[in-house]
Amino acid sequence: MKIGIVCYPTFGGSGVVATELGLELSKRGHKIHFITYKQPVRLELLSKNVHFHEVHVPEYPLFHYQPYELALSSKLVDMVKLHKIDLLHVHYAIPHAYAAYMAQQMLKDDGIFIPIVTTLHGTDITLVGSHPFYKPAVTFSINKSNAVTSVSESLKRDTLRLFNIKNEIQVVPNFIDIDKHQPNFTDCQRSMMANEDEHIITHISNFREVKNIPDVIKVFYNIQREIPAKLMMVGEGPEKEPAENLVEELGISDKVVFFGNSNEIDRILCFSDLFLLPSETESFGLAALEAMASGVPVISSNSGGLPEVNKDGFSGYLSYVGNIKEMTVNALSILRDKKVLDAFKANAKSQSLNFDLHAIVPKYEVIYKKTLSDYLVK
Ligand code: GMT
Repeated sequence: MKIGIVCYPTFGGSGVVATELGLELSKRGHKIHFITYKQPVRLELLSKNVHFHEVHVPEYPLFHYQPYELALSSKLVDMVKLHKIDLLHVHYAIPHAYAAYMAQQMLKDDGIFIPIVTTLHGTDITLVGSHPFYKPAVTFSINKSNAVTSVSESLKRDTLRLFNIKNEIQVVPNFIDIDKHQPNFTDCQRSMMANEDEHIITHISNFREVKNIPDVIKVFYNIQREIPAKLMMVGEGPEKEPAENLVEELGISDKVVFFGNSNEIDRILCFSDLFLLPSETESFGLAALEAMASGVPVISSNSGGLPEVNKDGFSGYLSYVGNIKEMTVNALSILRDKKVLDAFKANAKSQSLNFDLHAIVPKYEVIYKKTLSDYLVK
């Protein structure tokens, strides 16, 4: 099958999932065309089955806002025609589903029929999409998609609650390439980051408000008062500077490392003992799954889809958003006893196996085949 994938190319779960999906589909013999404004961050190598087409938006002074949707839908029309793409899979409803629908209609005029699969990722529904400014367009795009998937049961429920959806929503959870998280590289350089007696605690995100970054730091602050520990903060975003200030205010700068964005999170996770994700809302929590795949237990909030990923008392612990005290107690209960820590590490790894890409990517293939045949019959 020739599949066009539209996603955000930046560091963020939806772009990562879209990229990993495209790469795996290419290994399974499909021809994948990524169509976006920049080469996706996890797309390092192009090959005979993996292509990247950049969407250019020419700056024109008349426009206060440059019309990306228009440029994207035109590019989709051109690429579908040029590469004879069979199906478009768009990740994140805004504005991708909307642009894909416009492309579909333009192509129809030329006698070309192409179905659209839309995957909802979270903030496109819970934070941005449901805003009255966007809601009618998002509802329309979801209802006009030929198939709709969401990354968790929780996100499906939120979508049905917030929008007037007439389409069926199929849940296809996010997945992980277990092989990429095998500690098979020799350079797991724990000793460079911490002393032997120090536990390493990690947080990875795009440092947006929704991630509750101050809670990460407060939980860590409490932990390091009890046991020797270091905190690795990985990612970039608007909450990073306030986080650096808070760390300084609390007098723990020597115990916290800010990494910035990284394409090698497996190398950071390989020496981590615990992962913190106290988010306000999280449709799935791909970062938590990546941690678990590296054998790192997770202390998270219980919001959104996190309970579908992190199993309370098994792969880590779940607490209500903002319950810093409980998160601290739970973290210490794991870290204080080596036997308990080892058991949680093994459990985290085994829980992550439920999201093995070899089991989940075929679910998308089934959806593609059905969507294509249903659409062409119509
Ligand atoms: O978490 C973010 O702010 C980024 C966002 C995105 O769209 O890339 O992540 C969302 O999609 C991920 C992949 O499906 C999920 O793992 C994240 O939980 C979800 N984020 C939120 O719901 C806040």
